[in-house]
Amino acid sequence: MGCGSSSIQVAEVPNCNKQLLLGYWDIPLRAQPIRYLLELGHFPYTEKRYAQKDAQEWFGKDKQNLGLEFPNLPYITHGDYHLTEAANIANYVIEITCQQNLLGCGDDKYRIGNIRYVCDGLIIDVFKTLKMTAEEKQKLLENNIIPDLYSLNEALGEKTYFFGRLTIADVYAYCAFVNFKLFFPNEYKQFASSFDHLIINFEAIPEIQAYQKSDRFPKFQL
Ligand SMILES: N[C@@H](CCC(=O)N[C@@H](CS)C(=O)NCC(=O)O)C(=O)O
Repeated sequence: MGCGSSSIQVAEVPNCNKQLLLGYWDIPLRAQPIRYLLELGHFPYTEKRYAQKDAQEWFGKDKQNLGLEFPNLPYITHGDYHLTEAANIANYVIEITCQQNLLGCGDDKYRIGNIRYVCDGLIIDVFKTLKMTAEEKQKLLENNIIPDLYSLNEALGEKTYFFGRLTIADVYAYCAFVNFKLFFPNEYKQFASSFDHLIINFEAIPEIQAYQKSDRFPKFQL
């Protein structure tokens, strides 16, 4: 398989000189990979952060009033562009920031995609456990989360990044690993020797370091 050039050149991106607004909850969940992509790409953006404690601002107001075709969180507005679906938004951000290299090419592109989407699912599964009964939580951990983490552990091994250089797979894996580590510190220990490499290296990227020190960086309120 070859590596085709992007269908959108940055100069042709509609609304490329318009302000990009990202709307999402005030936590590092489904929109977090998008935030990292914007930061890595040095792309100016503003955010509308919805407080989980005041969900009415979204459900009672913006969800109906923003003119989104498929109203959901996250969304972005970029001039005339109104997009939802987190993966779709992430792909759009990759294009407008010219970071297509993160997607890989040839056969790697789809192997990178496998890890990206497995990790995307993990980000949500880990969060779902917070609202589950002990029994439901144990079931999701044993049947889904831990087996996926074992497979990721095997794929990553001693490497810093899954494919030897930063790709979109690592951005999603980072988000999944740090959330799992935060909410399941004991269960994380068995994966630490492998996953910590990726976490440390990702956090050492200058753009990520600066972002995580800034007040733009959202945290879970435990
Ligand atoms: N398929 C959508 C799912 C989005 C979704 O479930 N968003 C959750 C937060 S992660 C939400 O609270 N949506 C607000 C809503 O349902 O109105 C995507 O991938 O973006």
